[in-house]
Amino acid sequence: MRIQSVTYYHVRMPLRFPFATSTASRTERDALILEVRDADGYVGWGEVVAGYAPHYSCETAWTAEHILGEFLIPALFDAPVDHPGDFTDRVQWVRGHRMARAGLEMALWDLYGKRLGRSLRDLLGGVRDRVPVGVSIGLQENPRALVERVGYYLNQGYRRIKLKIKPGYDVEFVRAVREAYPDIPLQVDANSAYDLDTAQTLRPLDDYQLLLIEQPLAHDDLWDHHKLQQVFRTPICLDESITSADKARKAIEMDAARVINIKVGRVGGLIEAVRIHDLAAQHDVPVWSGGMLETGIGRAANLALASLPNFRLPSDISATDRYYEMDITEERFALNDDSTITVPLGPGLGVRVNRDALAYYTLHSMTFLNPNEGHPR
Ligand code: NPQ
Ligand code: MG
Repeated sequence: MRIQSVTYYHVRMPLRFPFATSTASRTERDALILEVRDADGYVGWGEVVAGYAPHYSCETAWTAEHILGEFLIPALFDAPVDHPGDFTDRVQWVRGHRMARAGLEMALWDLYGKRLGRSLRDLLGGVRDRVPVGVSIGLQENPRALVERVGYYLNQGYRRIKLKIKPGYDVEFVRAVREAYPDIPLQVDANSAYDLDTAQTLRPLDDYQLLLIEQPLAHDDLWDHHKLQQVFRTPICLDESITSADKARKAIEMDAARVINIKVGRVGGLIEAVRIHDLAAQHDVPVWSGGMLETGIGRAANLALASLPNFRLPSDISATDRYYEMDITEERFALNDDSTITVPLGPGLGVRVNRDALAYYTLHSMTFLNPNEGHPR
């Protein structure tokens, strides 16, 4: 693949509902959309899931603009790439900035798949046509409001519910949902709102048949999660702490994560995500796909990934209308009757970008031309 140009579009998309976690509440979603063009006229699209503020991760859309413009895109222009992995190898030296790397790698996968006429699902070794999914519900004012919100999504057909928790908004809220819905698959996510001491207040959760407790402790911690797991029957699932296959290995070896949430952006791309999937499978640790309120581009990548066999729990990949009135892809993802979403099987990511919608949501954009390629004037 001879790359002619790369464009990033910094988009800001209005959310249908405010989304609150233990660290922030947002009414809009910032992200970078990447467009990669090759010398044969093929176009690949990718998404950088870093957002407005460094709440979930230290990256933001603006740090990604800097790292892409100064380092990642120039590295891509240095020499042709035969496979997305060539790019990943070439930028191994870049410390961190995994979401920026993942976005460009995703665009290369889309381009690569389109050139070969093969779907990302098939290229990654996916085995499913539909992926079981659930919904992630942001923090609500009080237990009654939360129970009502849960009912709203159950009514839409979501079978697995994830509740955000933080100190003061935990046991009582989960109990109310469990009493209203005794049998639904239920799990919680703290986004690092506790420490080893305050997490002891969560002990009653062990009696609510939760599928897992996600990232209760610090975003970069492994060892305290190990300690906490020793006093909980409910599996601890790590999200923020698992930034690579190496971290996943350590977490599994020290019994800090009995389940792993995989996010393409957080781990630096689809190749690393598949590595984590394979490693977890070897250790009989189930994985599922997290979500970052992706547009149709990132959503398509998550679906392809979640079609791999060791994705054994429902993923945080909701229908488009869970988050957005209008998306930047022509395709809108809908929930099937069995609480699944169908994996796109067209070439590459299998989605078409609506350029009008993309322009409408773009705050600013930047195009980089490969100095080693001829450009028609
Ligand atoms: C998580 N996602 O699993 C993340 C957190 C997250 C679906 O729960 C804007 C506002 C963007 C809040 C991206 C879900 C966000 C956000 C991700 C929260 O931890
Ligand atoms: Mg999480």
